[in-house]
Amino acid sequence: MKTVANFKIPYLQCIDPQGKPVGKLPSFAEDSEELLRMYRLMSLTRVFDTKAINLQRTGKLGTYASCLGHEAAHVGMGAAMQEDDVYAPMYREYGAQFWRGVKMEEVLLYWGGDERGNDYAVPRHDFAWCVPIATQFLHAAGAALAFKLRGEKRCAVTSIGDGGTSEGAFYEALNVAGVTKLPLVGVVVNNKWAISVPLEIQTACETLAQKAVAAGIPGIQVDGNDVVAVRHAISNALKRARDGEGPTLIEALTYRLSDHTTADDASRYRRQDEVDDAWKYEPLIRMRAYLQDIGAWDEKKESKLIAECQEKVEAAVQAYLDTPPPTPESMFDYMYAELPEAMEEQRDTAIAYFGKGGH
Ligand SMILES: Cc1ncc(C[n+]2csc(CCOP(=O)(O)OP(=O)(O)O)c2C)c(N)n1
Ligand SMILES: [Mg+2]
Repeated sequence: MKTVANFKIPYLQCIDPQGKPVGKLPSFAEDSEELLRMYRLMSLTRVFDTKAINLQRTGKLGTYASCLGHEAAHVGMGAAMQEDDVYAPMYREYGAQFWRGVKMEEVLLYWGGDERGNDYAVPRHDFAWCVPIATQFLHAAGAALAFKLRGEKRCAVTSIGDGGTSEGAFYEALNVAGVTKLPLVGVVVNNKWAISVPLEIQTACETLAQKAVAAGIPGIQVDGNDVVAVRHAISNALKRARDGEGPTLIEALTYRLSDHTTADDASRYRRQDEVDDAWKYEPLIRMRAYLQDIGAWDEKKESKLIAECQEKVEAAVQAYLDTPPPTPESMFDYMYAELPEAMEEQRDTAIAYFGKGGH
């Protein structure tokens, strides 16, 4: 038998877990201001995350999907994109969305059960959060197809979890993107768990990046706790896509340090020593170490940053808590272009019961 095809999956790391550079860093990383911008947002995202969990625990948020440990994967993704690119997220990539302009209070509104949070003011052209696993890949492929047909130099970026890559929608989107060379970048945020399902029983693949091979597109694995590597790999993939060379699949290796959501208790199915070990590789430690080594960071700057982050988060929480709830009749107003007759009666009944705009 002869070999008819051969495949390789490259792996990229730019800054190791101790904060030491691995070879020459990409050019954007030569600008310490740019690194600080990413580090500050990663820190803000973490402070936000802790606060959101506390809000849920004190009954002020419905449920919440934590992003603890994913900060580099998410911020790196947001930082690599151009403003007019389109992002189709799943449900925990706040770091990417904050970079793109989504407000913290919008995230809180959404998880507080208010769909107006899902209608972010900026960026208007990004997709809403997508809880049906993997469907966001199809939405992104659709957006990428539109860009291609219109001849626009824009790309669609979408993200998915390790569990999501077992879904049909993921393969369908990759397949069409590959065969029609769509300007699409798919990011698999492999945090090793899909609720209580560990990676080793999710797939027999050695890497999730190699799922690109079946679609005829490049697949790359990166250290997803290394914000420089994530941004670099996605920037390169976006350049390829913008130049008409088609899609790329990037697997970012990270770890879900939190429960799946606040409705979950991971201690029932996950060993604590695994979590303790993963903390050694979390993304903020290495960035801080690197920034300290190049003289761009110290303890004083760190405490000032944390105080600033807490202030910003508190302001967002206040804005969220001060937002009046949606009116009862609004549940009728956004479902149909024209309200069916039967619903009109129900809407009138709701208004009569609660009073217009009442609660
Ligand atoms: C189509 C579909 N099936 C099942 C679910 C229930 N569900 C919500 S999150 C989740 C696990 C997703 O795991 P992964 O893709 O690894 O993403 P992570 O939450 O780890 O970031 C499942 C099965 C869903 N939301 N949609
Ligand atoms: Mg997962």
